[in-house]
Amino acid sequence: ARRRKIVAGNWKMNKTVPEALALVRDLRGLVASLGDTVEVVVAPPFVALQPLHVALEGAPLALAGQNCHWESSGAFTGEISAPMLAELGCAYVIVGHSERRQLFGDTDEQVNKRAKAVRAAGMTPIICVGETLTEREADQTLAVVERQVRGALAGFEAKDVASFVLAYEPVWAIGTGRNATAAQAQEVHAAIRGLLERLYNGETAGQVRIQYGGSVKADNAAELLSQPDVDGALVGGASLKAGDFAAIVKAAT
Ligand code: G2H
Repeated sequence: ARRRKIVAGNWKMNKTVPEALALVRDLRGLVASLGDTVEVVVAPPFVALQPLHVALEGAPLALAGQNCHWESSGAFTGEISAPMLAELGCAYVIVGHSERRQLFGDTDEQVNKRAKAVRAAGMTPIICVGETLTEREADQTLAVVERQVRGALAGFEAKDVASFVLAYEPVWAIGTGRNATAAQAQEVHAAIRGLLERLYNGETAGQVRIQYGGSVKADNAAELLSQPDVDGALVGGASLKAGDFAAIVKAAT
């Protein structure tokens, strides 16, 4: 395939700095032997970014922020900006994760503003989309995902979007142990790629990497990742143990 697979660990609000350092130390050894056929990313809590940036120097593990504000600086108590993350060596920033949307009120417009800030700071957004169980049961899956993708990408040109990573994470599959089947994932991934072709062009659509997220584990990763439009995984719970995460990375090779 033309697209290099990308597996990212979204640690969410887990791991103290010492725990984070221990996890990447183990992970580093486990992924070192896998070569560069798959790109490996970890998204720790903000406070662990600087120590991990130092610890990971020269390692084949990229860093990601889990969110960022859209302004570069200013009176936004409790927020972190994209330039701050870039300066700590982040290559990626997750935007629009369903937990941000559901628990912290992120809208499509805010996700778009965050993605623009990430791009402007020279990083790549990992833009998350996905339907709730109610929406799936009402046959709204593709409409919801299309609205979220269009919203997040508003104002971007093809040359920006080509390098972006999208993550399809059905909300009903997140942290529930209930993953989408490979066929369910492939259907939505193919629809997203079709939308990108309509919004931009075939070449751009063929370059965008689309991760699946939602209860990815070592024992379901290979099947999900074998689908033609599944270009990687965004892993939550199973990224918190080095052995489990390394097994998922291996399934992507
Ligand atoms: C979805 C995923 C990681 P989990 O949120 O982004 O989490 O793998 O625990 O379902």
